Amino acid sequence: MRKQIKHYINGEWVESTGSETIDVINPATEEVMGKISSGTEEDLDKAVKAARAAFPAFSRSTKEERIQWLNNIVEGYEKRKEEFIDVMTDELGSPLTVSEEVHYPMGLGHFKQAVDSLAEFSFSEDRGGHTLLKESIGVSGLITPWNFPTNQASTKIASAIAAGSPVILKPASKTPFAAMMLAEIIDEAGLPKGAFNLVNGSGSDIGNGISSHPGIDFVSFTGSGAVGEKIMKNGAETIKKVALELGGKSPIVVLGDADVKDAAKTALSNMMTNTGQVCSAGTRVFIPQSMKQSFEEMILDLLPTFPVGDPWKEGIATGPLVSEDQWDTVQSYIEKGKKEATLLVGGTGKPEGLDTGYYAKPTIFTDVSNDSVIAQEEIFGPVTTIITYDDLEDAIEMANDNVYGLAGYVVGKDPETLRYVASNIRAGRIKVNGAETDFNGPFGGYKQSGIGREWGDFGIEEYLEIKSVHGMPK
Ligand code: TAP
Repeated sequence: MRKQIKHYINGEWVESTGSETIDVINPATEEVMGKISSGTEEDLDKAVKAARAAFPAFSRSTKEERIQWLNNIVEGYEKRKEEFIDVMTDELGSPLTVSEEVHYPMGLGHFKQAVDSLAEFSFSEDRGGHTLLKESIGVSGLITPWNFPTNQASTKIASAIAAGSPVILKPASKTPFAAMMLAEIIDEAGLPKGAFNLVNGSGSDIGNGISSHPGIDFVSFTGSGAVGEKIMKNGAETIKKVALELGGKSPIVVLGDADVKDAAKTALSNMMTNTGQVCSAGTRVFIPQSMKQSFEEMILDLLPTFPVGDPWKEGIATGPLVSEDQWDTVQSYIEKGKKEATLLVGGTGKPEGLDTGYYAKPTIFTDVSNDSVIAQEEIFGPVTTIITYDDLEDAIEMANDNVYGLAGYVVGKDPETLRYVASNIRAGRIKVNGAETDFNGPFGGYKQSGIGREWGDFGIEEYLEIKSVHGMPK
């Protein structure tokens, strides 16, 4: 049992001013695996005070100092690889291989990228009639979700450090321990006191407190649209800048010349990775009508290559969902789907032999209409939808006919058609034929997928204000 009931404020681990705690549940066993403190308004106030006190010096720190701190974090992070893998497997239920090959490197990648981006970054520019200065935005509040415990916190923290913005991090209370490891690593990285603070607690207390706090200048939030809306409303009262990363229902457009196996692999990895709890997952698969039968056969053939089960067991690709609530949500979408479309495989209930743990059956719907609920709403589970098209323009129109616009995927051969589809999907990130992820590529959404961009140099920009100085002496 992990019991980590302190907050990290002003460079040290401190007791909470309250006595309430929050249980953290292991989703594979349904047992309490740890406890954290349920932070109070007073705890948050202390953290904001520390961050504001750190601001003058931290915002004026040099590029070299920030690069050194980021490099120290990289070093500390790498030393604790095994622990990160264990923590995420425990708190998120992420299979060992996914913790090692996806979660661990993603968190690390943002710190490494911040070093590279910062080395190239220009905080001042002579623009002829004026000099442009980019200065730290002030104190930032970071609110992160449970689905990528290291990635979500790391991209925000790395960019904020690169920009010289002191932060208060509130990690998701379902998966707080990887973020607390990050705090331990940052503690040893030599940052000035108060530049990094972590306050644990519920969204309704600490998250809500961050978005309405007059001492916080910028809120960077990743999570659900419903909470994003509350954060914008709260932020409006003190005219805070707000960046939101809110998820999606991303399309995979399979071209007529695509290899059917490549297309099925892309669809399955989007559906199954992290048990489908990925904001950028492609879960509307648009295939030519003529490919329907071969695609369905192929996806069913390949589904067993993603075995579901105990995340601690070798060879498991997909673990449980994060919580009972998430399991219930996924079940209710599958129930809806059964009324709206044809169930190709899966369904409600737990997979055979997995009665304990929040396991869901990998579920594929076909004959799906793009305007059905299962094709329009984010399910956040191992569920995908197959939608056929006759004409590529129709496919693009359907791909864009959704309130979200976070990501998109194209599978096929003809370069001109691939470019055409990639350019015409209205989303912030497109992957062509399963391309590798570039950590310098901006990440964020069009439409209701959010506001702003994270990752790399665009991520750093979020934590900066722009100043134009006219008549700056040369
Ligand atoms: P949210 O409720 O949005 O939680 C995300 C973060 O916001 C957590 O740290 C949460 O704290 C905090 N929060 C909750 N209420 C808040 C409030 N009123 N003010 C400020 N912060 C608040 O997401 P969830 O309940 O975990 O998941 C629900 C759905 O959101 C999922 O089914 C999925 O569709 C979507 N989701 C999307 C993403 C991404 S990456 N876009 C990630 C996770 C979930 P606590 O959880 O500690 O209370």
